[in-house]
Amino acid sequence: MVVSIYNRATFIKSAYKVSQLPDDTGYEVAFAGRSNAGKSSALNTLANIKRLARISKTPGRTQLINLFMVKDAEHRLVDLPGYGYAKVPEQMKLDWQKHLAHYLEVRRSLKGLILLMDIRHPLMASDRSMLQWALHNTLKVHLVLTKADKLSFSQSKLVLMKVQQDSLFIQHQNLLSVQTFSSLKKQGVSELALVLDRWLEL
Ligand SMILES: Nc1nc2c(ncn2[C@@H]2O[C@H](COP(=O)(O)OP(=O)(O)OP(=O)(O)O)[C@@H](O)[C@H]2O)c(=O)[nH]1
Ligand SMILES: [Mg+2]
Repeated sequence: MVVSIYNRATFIKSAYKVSQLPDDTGYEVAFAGRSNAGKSSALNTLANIKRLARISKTPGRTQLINLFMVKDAEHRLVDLPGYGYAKVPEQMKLDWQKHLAHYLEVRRSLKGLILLMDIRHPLMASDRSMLQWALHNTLKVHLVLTKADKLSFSQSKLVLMKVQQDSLFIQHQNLLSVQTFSSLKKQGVSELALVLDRWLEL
């Protein structure tokens, strides 16, 4: 078990849109990614709590912006709803994209994005658009290849290298980093915590 400040993370509130968020002061890091990528699981693993963030049995479960505080209310982690889930009604998807884009655009306390992707399906079209958008706004992005337990060690390494060799990654090395992660095996937790420490200035 990794003992860290994240073990004491607590839930602040859920918000549907930007106007419902806490004051835009301090430091915030958001967990984004396709639906079912393992965002909530990663947060739970980091916090070492089973049900800090809700884990979906069905994709598309997290439909609110869930905020957690680390150390104090000025240091927050954010669990964002997943994008790219086909079964969500079209109108809801559009509403969501609007709120999500709005959040990413106006949130000044947002210091970086943790972009989670299933290691078996990295850098899909929707991830790339998210990434392009973040880079366009010079937002730092740490890519987390989740569910690494689904692949062998050497297969995981290969995917990691492929991502590092992607032209997008090469062109924006100053803003991008990547790691493998497994909530199941609790692998990559301290590596992720180090990135968060830096961005949240903890
Ligand atoms: N094998 C394995 N399964 C995982 C891992 N992380 C998450 N899962 C499973 O993947 C599914 C989705 O996990 P969530 O953490 O709910 O994913 P999410 O990105 O929060 O999904 P949404 O809230 O729908 O956007 C769940 O069934 C998890 O148990 C992992 O590291 N290894
Ligand atoms: Mg979730």
